[in-house]
Amino acid sequence: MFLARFDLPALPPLKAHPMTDHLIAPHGGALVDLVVADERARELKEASRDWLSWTLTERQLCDLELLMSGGFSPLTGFMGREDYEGVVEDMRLRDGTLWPMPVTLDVTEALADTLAPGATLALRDQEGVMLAALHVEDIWTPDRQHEAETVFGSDTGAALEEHPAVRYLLGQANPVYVGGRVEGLQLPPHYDFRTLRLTPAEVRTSFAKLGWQKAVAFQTRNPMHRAHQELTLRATKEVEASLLIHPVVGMTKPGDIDHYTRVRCYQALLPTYPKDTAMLSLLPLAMRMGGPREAIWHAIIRKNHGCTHLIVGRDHAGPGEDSAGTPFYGPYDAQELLKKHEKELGISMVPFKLMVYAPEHDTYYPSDEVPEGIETVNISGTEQRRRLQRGIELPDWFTFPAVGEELRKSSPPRHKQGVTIFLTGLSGAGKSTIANALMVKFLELGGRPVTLLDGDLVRRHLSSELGFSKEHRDINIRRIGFVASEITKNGGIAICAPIAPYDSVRKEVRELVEPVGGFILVHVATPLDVCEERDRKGLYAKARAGIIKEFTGISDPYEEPTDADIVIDTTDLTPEEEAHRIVLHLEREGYIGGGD
Ligand code: PPS
Repeated sequence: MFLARFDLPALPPLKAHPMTDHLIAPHGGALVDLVVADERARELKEASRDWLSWTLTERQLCDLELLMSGGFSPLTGFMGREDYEGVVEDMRLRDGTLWPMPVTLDVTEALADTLAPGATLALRDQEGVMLAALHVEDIWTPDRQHEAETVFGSDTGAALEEHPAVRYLLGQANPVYVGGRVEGLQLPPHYDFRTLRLTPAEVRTSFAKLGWQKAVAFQTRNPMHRAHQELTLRATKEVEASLLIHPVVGMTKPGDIDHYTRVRCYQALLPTYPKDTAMLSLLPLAMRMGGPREAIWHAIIRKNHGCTHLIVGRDHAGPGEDSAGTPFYGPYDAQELLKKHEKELGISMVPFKLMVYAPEHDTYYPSDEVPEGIETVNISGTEQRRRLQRGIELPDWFTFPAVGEELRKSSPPRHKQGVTIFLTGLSGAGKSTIANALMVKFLELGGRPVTLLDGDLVRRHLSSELGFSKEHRDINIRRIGFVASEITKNGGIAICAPIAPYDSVRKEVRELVEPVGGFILVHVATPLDVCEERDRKGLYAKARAGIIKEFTGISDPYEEPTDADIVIDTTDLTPEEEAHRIVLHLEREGYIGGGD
């Protein structure tokens, strides 16, 4: 068992940012400041030689940053068990303070087994830099299923297991939680948009300098268009406050537009507001997409940043719908829950309905204020993505030209995007032949670089140490997926041709690639008897004789894809015809053609 070194000087008393402003008080009364003075940082660093370390995940890094800066005031570290249980059950910390969302440090069992209360854990970023020390108070194995149901569940009947936070919690999160006070050495470093990354104390200082007493915060994880500008202007007028555009740049919903593009869009939008009435600052929050509970969390975080009001729209911080089209939360659930706690929180909600455009009046209206008999139009998020992918203009009534321009720059139409063509099928099904024919066709067409990641080729160069167990096959496919996603991200064409017999890892690859470009799954469905009959490499004979073990189709499984974009049976087609079918599909989907 590992215990803390006892020559570490005792924990210093908690610090708070001095309150020089006359703005709204932070949640719990004081703006927590977990970043220690230089001398203490040196002490901690020296002592850390004997501590165990934990490399923070992306989400934990975001949480740590807001803990350290006071964005999560009054929290002083990752939650201990009592706080956690109070938050899950009743949205309350053990001292009764309202807090809706668990902020916990999940670690592996292997690490937890070597820790005990009283130990100190070095929290490090991906590069190994120690950002903070965690003074371990509690170590426990939570009931994550219960957490998922209680924190993220609702009564809409949506499939909870499809909720992004639940998928994270039950799929990726580590099984043991470690809670305790944090002493921060340095905030996680960022190299992008540094002047826009203001801590709660810095936002408060800016408000004080600008003479803003009242500020309304606008939370967003999407680009802002005319409807949002109209909505924020209305909100500021309604409550006679200035505006803090406070977009989340930590983690949002998988598949969202990247924050670099979004921040450029916000910067392009900012000059459309009257001078000195709007400010932009970036929030390094890892959203959970927790709808109503998350709305309360957002309100607390904005209160800590000195905001007196928060705009809450339709389906605030909700993840949308499950695969059957059932919404995870009701459209105004978040508004209702926040309303209940508004008084206690002290920050006021500015509720808004969906904004819609009335062409006849050339005006935006909240959906419940549209004059009788007036037609309205709207462009959904899906339609927006479709237009950008196809290179179709976003109309001027919908967005400001400068914003549209930024979006177009980072979302080139499909024929200029990268794409992965992932062929899967039995050994001898004809994957390599089709892949080679396809590569030559792409080279003939020109325009994008082409890379072939054939099964045998990859096994020689990338995965030479791997065998054919399920574990090794999955590693192999993940490697192929990683390389393909990098190629796709940079605008190239990746043609992959492994057996890839397992469905779940194929899906993983799709999830990795789709956010950065196209992904086409081709099932080369030549039947086993045809493959065996051909037996080009003589492997089936060996497999039947038991000389090769774990041979796909003979002594190892092949899970047929149910999500293939194209299915090809090579029994009756020539490689030329097969490759052409794929090309036709790519043309239809817009990945080929479309002029320059
Ligand atoms: S996997 O499952 O996707 O990781 O397989 P892959 O990397 O595509 O490698 C398959 C090629 O390796 C040869 N080979 C075997 N295949 C399946 N099972 C076993 N046990 C095995 N041992 C060797 C085989 O030639 C495969 O090549 P292809 O091109 O598919 O015929």
